[in-house]
Amino acid sequence: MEGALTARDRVGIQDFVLLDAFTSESAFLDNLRKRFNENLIYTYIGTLLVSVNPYKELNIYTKKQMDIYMGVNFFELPPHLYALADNAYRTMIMESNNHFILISGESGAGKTEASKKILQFYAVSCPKTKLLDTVRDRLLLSNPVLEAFGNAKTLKNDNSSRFGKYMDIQFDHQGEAVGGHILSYLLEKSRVVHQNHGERNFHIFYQLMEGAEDEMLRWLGLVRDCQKYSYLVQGDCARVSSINDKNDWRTVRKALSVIDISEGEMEHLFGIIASVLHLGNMQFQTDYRGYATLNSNTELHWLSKLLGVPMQVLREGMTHRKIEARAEEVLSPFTVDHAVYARNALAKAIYGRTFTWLVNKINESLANKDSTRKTVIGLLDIYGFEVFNINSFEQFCINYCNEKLQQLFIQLTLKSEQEEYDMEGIEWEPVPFFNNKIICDLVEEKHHGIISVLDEECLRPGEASDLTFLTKLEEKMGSHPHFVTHKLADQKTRKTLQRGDFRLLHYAGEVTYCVVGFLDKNNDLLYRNIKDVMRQSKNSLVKHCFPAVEPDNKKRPETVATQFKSSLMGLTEILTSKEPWYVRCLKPNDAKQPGRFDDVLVRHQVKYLGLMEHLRVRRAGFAYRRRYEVFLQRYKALCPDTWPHWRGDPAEGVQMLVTHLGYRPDEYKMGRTKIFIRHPRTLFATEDAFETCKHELATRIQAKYKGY
Ligand code: AOV
Ligand code: MG
Repeated sequence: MEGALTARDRVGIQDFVLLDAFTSESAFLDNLRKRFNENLIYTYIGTLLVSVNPYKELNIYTKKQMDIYMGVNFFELPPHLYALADNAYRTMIMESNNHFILISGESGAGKTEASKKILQFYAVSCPKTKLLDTVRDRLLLSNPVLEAFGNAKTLKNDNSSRFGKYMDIQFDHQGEAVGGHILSYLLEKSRVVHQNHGERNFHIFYQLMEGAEDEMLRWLGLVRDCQKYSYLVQGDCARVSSINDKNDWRTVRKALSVIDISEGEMEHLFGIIASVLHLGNMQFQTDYRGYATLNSNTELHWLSKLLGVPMQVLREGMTHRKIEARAEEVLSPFTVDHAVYARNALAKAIYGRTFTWLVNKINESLANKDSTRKTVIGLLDIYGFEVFNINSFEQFCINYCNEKLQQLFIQLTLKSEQEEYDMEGIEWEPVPFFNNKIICDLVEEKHHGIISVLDEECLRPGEASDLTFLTKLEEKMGSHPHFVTHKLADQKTRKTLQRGDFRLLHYAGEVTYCVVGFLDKNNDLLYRNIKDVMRQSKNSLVKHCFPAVEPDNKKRPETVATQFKSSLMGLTEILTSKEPWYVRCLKPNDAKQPGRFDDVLVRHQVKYLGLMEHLRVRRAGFAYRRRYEVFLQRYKALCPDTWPHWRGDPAEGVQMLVTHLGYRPDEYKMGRTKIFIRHPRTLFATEDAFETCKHELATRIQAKYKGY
């Protein structure tokens, strides 16, 4: 007995819901820390999984572990991602409905790793009766490709996702993974042309430099030295100890061919990556008239070859813009600043459009042509909340996205859970929680939100500037409790703010944004004649990226923030039509080190992720609920009064059934339309009884017909 107690003391409790003492934040933290010190990084709050990044390889993701977790009920084994993945999967099969797994947490907390592990679990463990290895490989290998092009080293994470990713894994009625589809969200394109100190450009550039054969580099006009490329040197950290670019290059090359990218397309693809580097090295000087001219023809030569555009056309495009004057188009020469701006805009556009092309190619290769009904499990892995010393438009978008997901979490758990008890007439002591809707509204509200103000300013070219944007924000948001600027702040806060800053009090903490670049980045302008130049390309991939008729060829394309806002609305719609599962990732320390559990840091995350509130709702509430009809339909065979048919009121039938099954009164409650079951284990026991009953029935039927 004593031994058992010691073990429990040592490893903590695997489900916060089950332990009576776990109502205080300190006790919550103690439990997490205890488990973390024993390499037990997963803990449940009911069916929600809390994960603490171990920052070291643990031997818990083997095929053997996957097998152990297949088909086993949630609480019979130590908490694991696989248990959650398996339960989502089995519920999907049982109920023929769609699910999603929302993985959240701040930058570096382990979201991407978790999403990869879940995908591996499905790809490796699900039944395979058909020859679907290609689907499996493609699902798995889509990851290294998208990471190469969409992830980068930041100060927070050596493999930071710089785009949002939602991936549907499609299953047929036998539970086989038969296809997939990826939606990507706002890639941080500005990284292509600028990296802060200690950060890198997207991995693919370094992989190419390190891994490509000499002959390929020669063909691309590159030398194997990152220091030679201005788009690669700004962060001053081309090499990262945790990253092996050479090996990753091999993986990506192989992955590209598995996802059906032909050799020809690959040539074009790397040609584009190389062109971006050449563009970065393109220098301008001022001619005698004060206009920009190119310093040398070297880059132009390679760009012309790789992008498939004549040199002269390209030269003109890089140094002039077309303007309309009296129904006539005239070429207006750039100043050096303009030329650099246009050059960077082109580099970002080429890269961004190529990324979209790649996502589409992956989707083509994952598409399942079979039209039979499929169910899906969606995996959401986005860029986590981040705060740097200087935060710009990118962080604004990323953190806004995290606000939206937090709002969704609140809607689906804390809010709707409590509303449902109300609606079903179940007695309930409300649990208060902070609703971040107020911050979402501050950012996105029509006509009044920050995005609207920003868009308004973007509509006044020449007159508006980042600073007029800030002034307008001050006018509109002045008294908002989550918004402050230098001018609006009290004396103490003012000292911490610069004049060009605004600060938002996000759900996860305050972030100070520097307005410089907001208008430009939101406009994301690419001069029309540069697009025209690209359209003349002989390179099929470039041509594809710059189609003759652009889908957004309206007078005024939507701004970046508005597009992002709409795409997040679309995402919310996709998610709310599915059954949710949650993984909340925590970051144990800021140094990316194993074995370090920083109490203050973890406590802060536990707080803002709403884990305590979630626990309170869970502990006081009911883990499972089923509509009476559904519950009865499934388990009616377990009671002679309800089998084979129950013709009366479904609630009465369910009451009859659970009384027969011996449910104790404190284990369940009867609502208006549903039965609420407090602990999952009660439902699992019923489910086990059902399986036994099914088995007995099958044996009896077999025996009966044996003689025939
Ligand atoms: P993120 O996706 O949450 O950050 P990652 O999943 O990329 O964070 O994790 C960051 C790093 O932590 C990984 O590169 C691993 O080194 C380590 N790590 C995370 N989870 C595990 C695990 N289960 N086992 C071992 N190491 C792990 V961001 O994309 O920046 O928001 O935007
Ligand atoms: Mg990530």
